[in-house]
Amino acid sequence: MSREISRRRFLSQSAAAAAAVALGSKSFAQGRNLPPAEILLTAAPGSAQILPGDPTPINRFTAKETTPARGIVGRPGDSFLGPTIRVQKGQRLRVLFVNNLDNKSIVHWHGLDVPEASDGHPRFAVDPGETFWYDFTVINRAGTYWYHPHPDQITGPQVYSGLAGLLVVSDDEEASLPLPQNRADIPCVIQDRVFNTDNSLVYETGGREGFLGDVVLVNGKPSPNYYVGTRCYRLRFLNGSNSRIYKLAWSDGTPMDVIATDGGLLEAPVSKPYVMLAPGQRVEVWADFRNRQVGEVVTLKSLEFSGAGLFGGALPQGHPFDLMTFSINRQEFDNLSLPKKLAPFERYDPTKAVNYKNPRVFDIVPNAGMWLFNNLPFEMENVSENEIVRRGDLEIWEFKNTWPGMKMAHPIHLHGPNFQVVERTIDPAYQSSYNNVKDGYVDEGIVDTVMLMPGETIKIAIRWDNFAGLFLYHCHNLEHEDRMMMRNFRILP
Ligand SMILES: [Cu+2]
Repeated sequence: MSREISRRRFLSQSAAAAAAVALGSKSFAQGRNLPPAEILLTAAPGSAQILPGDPTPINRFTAKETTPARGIVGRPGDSFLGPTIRVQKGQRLRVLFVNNLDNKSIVHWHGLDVPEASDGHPRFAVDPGETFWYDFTVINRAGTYWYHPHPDQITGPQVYSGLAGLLVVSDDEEASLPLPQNRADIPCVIQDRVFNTDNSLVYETGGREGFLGDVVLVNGKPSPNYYVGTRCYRLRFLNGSNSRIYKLAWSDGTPMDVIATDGGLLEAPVSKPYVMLAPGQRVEVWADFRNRQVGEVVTLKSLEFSGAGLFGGALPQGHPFDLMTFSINRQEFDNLSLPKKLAPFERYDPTKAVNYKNPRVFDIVPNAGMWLFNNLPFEMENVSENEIVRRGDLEIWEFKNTWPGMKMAHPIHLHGPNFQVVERTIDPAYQSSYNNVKDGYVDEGIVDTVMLMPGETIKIAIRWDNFAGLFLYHCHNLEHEDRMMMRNFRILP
């Protein structure tokens, strides 16, 4: 490289870095100017009207704001879900969690990069009647995050019982884009359940593989219908299910215009024939109803797919069904159209990773009715030599789902900072089942959870910029997580 080119490159990078800093500090400034959001968050038994007839006994989060920060904006669909917490990037969030359940619990802020003491690690679980203080500044980009319990071995049943809520982060960069807002910004939390004849919930995992419900809820209601106008909508999907994977698509073949993933807006919208959404993942879709007729009904489906495991039951993994409908019932006008550019972010260069030539490997291994990382079970405090990283390092992690005879898909979730997907490879023996999901992966964005099909190996790039400490990586199939498919890693200061 000539000196001149290298100097020009340096200057342009510096300019870009300066612009990024300016943007960052501007959006931080807005959050900093707000008072801290102080929330009293209680988990307790309750009941909810889910099906016709008797109400369903559930557990639920309730929240009370103790400052006028206006961070709590109601429950999605007025359902059993926890209240949505809305914060600005840069804003301080102080939460007093009160455990009024009949078992130990702790809350994890899924997708947020927070100090270890606020991460909701199971070692911090508190007994019934006890409380836990969270105190952190929201440093994540604008996006759709969520919160849910994370106690050792009982995360699955607690989330299933109704304990989950959204945490929506906004920032100035997002606010500067012409995106649908307010009533045109709709959360869609997807969960599957089994009900007894008296409408109470059934939680039976039937062995190691996971839990599948035969009634699919969106915002706490089975196959709901939403009335919409002839305008554009921002649909924020969260897969809050324990084990079910969705293959989201419009029934009439309209492409899915994806604008965001777990960690916020993409650099530019991507158009997919369908979108795979595994447990824990979020995706935001731009829905354009401008050319629809009043009276038209648009159906969102989960399409058929195979090869991801979890056979049997009333609604096996990969069986097709209708999720929800949107009925156009009014003429409305907005001057929005899908932006060509959304929000840029630093794209990691894998060749700059400290272990580029020798990635850290996590092999998913079946063992005695469980799935383990590198054949190691969960240990509350321990890490292995392979699970120690340094703050500031960019690394490549390789997850392998290639054990002989592997038939199970796994959504892998990392606590701490979000990451980027670098590469996927598939064992040719699994190519046919891979072909019916691969066009629905949204690897263009920043994510905290990534799905691996059987036979698949994936490389991710991740950098720990902010907090040292003990954090988790685990399968977000909650029954796998509860059965030891979880490990710590340590970030050295
Ligand atoms: Cu798993």
